[in-house]
Amino acid sequence: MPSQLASLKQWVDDVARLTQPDQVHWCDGSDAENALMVERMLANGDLLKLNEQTHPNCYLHRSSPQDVARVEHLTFVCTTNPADAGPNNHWMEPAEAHAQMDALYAGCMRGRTMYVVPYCMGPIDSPLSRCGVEITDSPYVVANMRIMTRMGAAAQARIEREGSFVKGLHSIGELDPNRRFIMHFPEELSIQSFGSGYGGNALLGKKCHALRIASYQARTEGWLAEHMLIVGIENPKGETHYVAAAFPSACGKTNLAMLIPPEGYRRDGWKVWTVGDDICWMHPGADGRLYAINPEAGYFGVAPGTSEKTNANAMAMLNHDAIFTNVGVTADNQPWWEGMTTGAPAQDWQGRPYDRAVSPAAHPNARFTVSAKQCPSYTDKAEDPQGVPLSAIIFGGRRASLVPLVLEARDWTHGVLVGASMASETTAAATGAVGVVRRDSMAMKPFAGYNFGDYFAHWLSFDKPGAKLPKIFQVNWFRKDADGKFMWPGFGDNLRVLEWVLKRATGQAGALETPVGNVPNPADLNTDGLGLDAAVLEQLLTVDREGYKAEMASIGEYLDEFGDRTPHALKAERARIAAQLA
Ligand code: OXD
Ligand code: MN
Repeated sequence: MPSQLASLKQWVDDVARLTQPDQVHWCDGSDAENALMVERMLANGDLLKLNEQTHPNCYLHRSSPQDVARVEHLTFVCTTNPADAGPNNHWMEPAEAHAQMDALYAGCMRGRTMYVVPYCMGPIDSPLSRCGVEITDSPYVVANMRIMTRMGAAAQARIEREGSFVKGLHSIGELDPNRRFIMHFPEELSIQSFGSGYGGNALLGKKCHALRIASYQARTEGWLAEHMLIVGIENPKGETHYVAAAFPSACGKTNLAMLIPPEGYRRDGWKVWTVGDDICWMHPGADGRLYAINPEAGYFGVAPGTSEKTNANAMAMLNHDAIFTNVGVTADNQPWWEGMTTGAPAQDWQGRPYDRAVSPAAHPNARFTVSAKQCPSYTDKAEDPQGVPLSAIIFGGRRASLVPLVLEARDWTHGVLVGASMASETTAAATGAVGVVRRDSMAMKPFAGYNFGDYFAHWLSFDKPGAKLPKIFQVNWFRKDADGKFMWPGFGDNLRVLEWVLKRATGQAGALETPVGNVPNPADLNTDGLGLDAAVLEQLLTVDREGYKAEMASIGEYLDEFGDRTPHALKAERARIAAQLA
C-alpha cells in the first residue's frame, strides 16, 4: 500500500474509533453514489424534490432554523502562539481545542454512516491546486462537496500520489448551537467542525480549507488565498483581461462575476467570462504577473435578490441539477425567493404557509449550490492549470457614505493600505447584527487564518524587483443618498466602472489625482444610456476630504490593533495620506 494511502487509512480508522459510525463509505464522486445520497436524503426528509418539469434534478434542503449562517463567534484559529492567530481571530490553545472536540466527537456517529470525501481545490491537474479529505456524517455535505469541489476518485489518486492533504473532520452532532465549534489547526493542516450543517461551517473545502488554512499555507509558500471573485472582461477588440475582486459575504460577488453587459456594451461586442465567484488563489508566475485559479468547482450563492434583472446568468443555471437551501416554494413546488419577478411563494423556508407578516419566503441567507459549468458565462479558463493572469485587483465594501464609486491606488503599497482599511456593513451570511459597519480587511476578516499584521506584510512582500503586479482599485456600489436610496444602479452597469479600471490598468484613461487615490473625471466614465443625473455622478466621484481625515484617523487606530506585527511601511503610507489631507 503506498505510504500516503496508509496514512490516510490510519487517520480514517482513528476517526472511526472515536466517532463509532455504523458504516464507513469512501466517496468516489460517481453519479451512482450521488443518486444514493439523494435517495437517502429523500427518505429521511433532508431533501425534498422540487418540480421535476420546471426544475429537473433540483432539491430543497431546509436547515434547522438555528443553523442558517456562518458562526464567527464559534470559529477558532488554534495556533501554538496566540499572537500568530492575531486579534482578528478567536484563538484557543490547540491541546484544549482538541480535548473539547474529542469530547464532542466521542461516539457522535453511532447509528450513522461516516463518509470519507477526498477532494481537490483547483483543477485536478494544476500544480497550484491543493487536496483535502473531509470526513463527515452528513450526506447533504457529501452532495454539496461533490458540486463545490473536484471530489472523489481523481482527488484520492492525487492525494495518494503526492502526499500532503488537509484533514477535515465534520459531524453535524445534534445541530445544537450550544454544542457547535469550527476549529482550525493551521500548524497541523487540519480542521474540526461540529454541530452545524451550514455551508461555510460544514463544507470544509470552502472557507475552512480554501481560505483559513490555505491563507496560512500561502504565506509560507509565497502565494495568496483570497476571498475574491475572478472575472474575464472581453473588449470589442477580442482582448480579455482578468480581474479579481474582494467583497465581503453577500455583497454581490456572484452578480459581478456573472455580469451581463448593458445593452450598448453588448452591441459593441463586450463579453464577460466567469472564472470564480468567491475564492481566488493567486501565484506569481515566471513572467512576474500574478496568476489566479478558482479553487472551487461550483457556486454556493445567496438566492434572495437573484433575479432576471440582477443576474440572468445565475437564473439560467438554476433550473436544473441544483440544491436549494432555505428558499420558499411555490404552490407547484418551484423554488422561490425575494426578488423573483415571477411566481409566488406558498410555503416559507421553514415549510410553513407563507405569511409575509411572519417571515420572508426565503431566509435572507438562503443559498443555491450549482456546478460552475452550468453558468452561461462559464469559461474553460477556469480549468487552466496555470490560472489566468490578473490585470487588476478590486476591493469593495458596502459603504452608504464617504467611499467614492471607484478609486485607483497610486501603487502596490497604497493598494495594500486600501485593502487593509476596507470596511463594510455586516450581512446575513454570518449570525449576528446586520448592517453594522466594521473593518473587514481585504474582505478576509472572517477568513484569514493568521494575524492580520503578518498578512498585510505578506501582501506587501509581493512588490519586489521584476514583479508586474496588477493595479489595485477600490469600488463602492452601495452609496446612498439622503433618502436612503442607492445612488449607483449597480449590476450590469458596473461594467462601466470595470471599463475605466481596465483602461487605467493599460494606461488608456484619464483620472483626477487626490490624496486618497485617483478618481475618474465624470467624462472618463462611459455613462451613455444610463440616464444618471450629472450631480449624482459628481457626488459619486467626489472625495470628501473632511470625511477622509476622520477615516484616516480611524484607520490608524485599526492598524495599531495589530501592534508591532503591522508593517511599518503600511503605517507610513497611512501617515503620508493623512498629512496630505491635512
Ligand atoms: C460565503 C460567505 O458563503 O462568504 O461565500 O459566507
Ligand atoms: Mn464568501
